[in-house]
Amino acid sequence: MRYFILLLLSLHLCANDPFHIPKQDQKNLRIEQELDLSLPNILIIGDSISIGYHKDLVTLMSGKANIFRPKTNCGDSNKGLQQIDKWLGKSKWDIIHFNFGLHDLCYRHPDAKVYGNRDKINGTISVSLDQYKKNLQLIINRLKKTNAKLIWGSTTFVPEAEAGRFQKDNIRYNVAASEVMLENDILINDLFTTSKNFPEKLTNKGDVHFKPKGSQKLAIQVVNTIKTLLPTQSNKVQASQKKFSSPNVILFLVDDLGWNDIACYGSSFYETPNLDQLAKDGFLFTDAYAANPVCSPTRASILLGKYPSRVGLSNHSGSSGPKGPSHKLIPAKVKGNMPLEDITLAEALKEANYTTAHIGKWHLQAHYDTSQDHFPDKHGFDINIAGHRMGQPGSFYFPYKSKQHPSTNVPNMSDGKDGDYLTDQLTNKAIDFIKDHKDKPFFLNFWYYTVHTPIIPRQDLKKKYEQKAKMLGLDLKATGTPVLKSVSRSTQNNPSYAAMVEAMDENIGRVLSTLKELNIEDETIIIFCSDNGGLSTGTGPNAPTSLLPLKAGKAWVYEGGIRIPFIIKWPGNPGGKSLSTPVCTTDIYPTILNMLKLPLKPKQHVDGVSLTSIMTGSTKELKREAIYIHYPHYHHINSMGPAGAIRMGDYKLVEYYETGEVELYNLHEDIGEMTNLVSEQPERSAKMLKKLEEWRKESNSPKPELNPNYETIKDYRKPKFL
Ligand SMILES: [Ca+2]
Repeated sequence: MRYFILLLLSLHLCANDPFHIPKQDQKNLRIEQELDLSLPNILIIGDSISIGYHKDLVTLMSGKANIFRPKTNCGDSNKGLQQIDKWLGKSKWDIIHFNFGLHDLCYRHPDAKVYGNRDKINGTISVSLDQYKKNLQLIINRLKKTNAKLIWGSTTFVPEAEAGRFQKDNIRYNVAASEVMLENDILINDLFTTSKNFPEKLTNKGDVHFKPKGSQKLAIQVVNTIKTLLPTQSNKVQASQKKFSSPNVILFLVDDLGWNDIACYGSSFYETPNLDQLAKDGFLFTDAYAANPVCSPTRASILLGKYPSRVGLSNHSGSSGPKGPSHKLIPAKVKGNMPLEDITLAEALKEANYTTAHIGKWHLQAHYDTSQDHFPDKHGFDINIAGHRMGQPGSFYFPYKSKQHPSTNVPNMSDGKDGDYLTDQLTNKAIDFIKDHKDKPFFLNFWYYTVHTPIIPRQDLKKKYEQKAKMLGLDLKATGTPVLKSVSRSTQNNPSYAAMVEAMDENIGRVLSTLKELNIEDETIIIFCSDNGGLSTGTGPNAPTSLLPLKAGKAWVYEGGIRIPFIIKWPGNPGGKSLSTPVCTTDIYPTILNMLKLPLKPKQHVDGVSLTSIMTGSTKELKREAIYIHYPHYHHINSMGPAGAIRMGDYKLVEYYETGEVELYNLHEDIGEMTNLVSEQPERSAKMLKKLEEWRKESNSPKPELNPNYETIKDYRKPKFL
């Protein structure tokens, strides 16, 4: 753990360079992998022996360390001494593995630099043994200044009289080097003995690169030696660090929870002490976005690490939504199922030997598809409890059915009794899963059905909020604020909804307490978010929650529809920070891989950006220009129609697809999207609109089209909203 904290401290010191490898230094280095900020940086200095095993080393250390080596062959120790400053640069190295000798001990023709035969051409040894020892000491002195952990690799076994080298010199030089290393307390990696014992077929005669199988064996040995230096503490701490290298992950998703529906995001009516504590222990993202203003698409963005419209999932349930002569546009065609060929987050974690469980609402299979072909178990989950094609329960009370909606029954939850409340019972299942899997790394994808409709509170909590409203002098009557031709609820004063929010918080607290009881709290990463904005708009003020000062709510591309609460607790990292960098649900996938030190899958999570660098503080901003929202559909709780949005820095542009009309807001100054800046800032507006259009094309997002049968007089907004 201390090592990890040291690593983070050093990250802070190199705030301008996320990988602690300045660009100037990178010019001199060979880098053959995607660098990962959260991993240690390891420099391999060496001659052709290390060139031979370098590639295998990169593969073997993937997800465990970033591997670098100088671009050139490091040659003999004379050259090493000349070049060492250049290779080390100003970079921060965690471990340096180095070797010299192969070129020192070979004989050269006295008049030429080519290898010579010692006896026939009177060749002389490249670097005398005395000089070799002196050079090594000077190189070590320089290496020690880096504070990196050092490993010396001895020279591999050389075939007699090949390439101007002789076995006796080979041994003499290795023995001398070992003495120097022992004096300096440097770990020795004995490549000589290993290579000497290689069968003949693993070596090319006359060549010490030992390609390719010999090189692979050497690479494995180097990796094993490096691994011994990764943890540095006592055995006890080493054991816990080992466990920590594969922490568990719990991803809580709450359905339709609004941005300020929890106390640490500003609610003064709903009580959420457990989430408030989670935010204190972790990172609270103020400007987090659902990738879509409705349910299923955002869920897909979490599991795929990409914008859902890339795979045709721009609306929920596999439905294009309302259409017909009362709608000016024909909404975009949608797909209802998540493609099986994508590698979901669960599949990525299964590859890393995680046990994966999905508990709760799934909603990633089209409503019209009555098969089980796209259930959680088809997308990488070992266990599925309660997940199916439908997006809400018939009731929150056992048996979770309703006469009106018989198809919304919750599956695999038949072992209850009267009075059981769904949020409590799903949590019981989650706690059982955690207890059963506490000794091995697990991924629990816990997607609550609450606080989506039907608004059915737990009765004990409903009474509490009725009394609380009374005490506060809050009128329980809903009042509204107009937004276009819809109405947003003005006040958070609904006891039933408040009770659902608190029941959710209480149950998340039960899960967190279980982790504490099992002593795995420090080995479990927690992510908490919602799948879209809160349900705050409708034809009247009766939506269950209010998100003011945010504009509108679920199903809108205004902030109320897409801005969500988002908290990450990353054990080992001092939390309690509030981060205002705009982030998106697409980012969860690479962030989890990064936190777990697993290799990234950049071809899969194409729109995700790992958030680890802003959490550790090594960078303030992410390498991302914009976040895009695309909702080419109508929705009965939305009177703006199909629309899109783009967020860049403090600014957000909204585009109405029916009219092409755009609006520009500075969210830093105007979180409620009240002052349209389009006419004040036409250049910025044009630039952002162009980017949004380009992104729609690049992502092949489905488009709405003009409806030739549209009749203004029948416009869907008129009869209902005027
Ligand atoms: Ca939802």
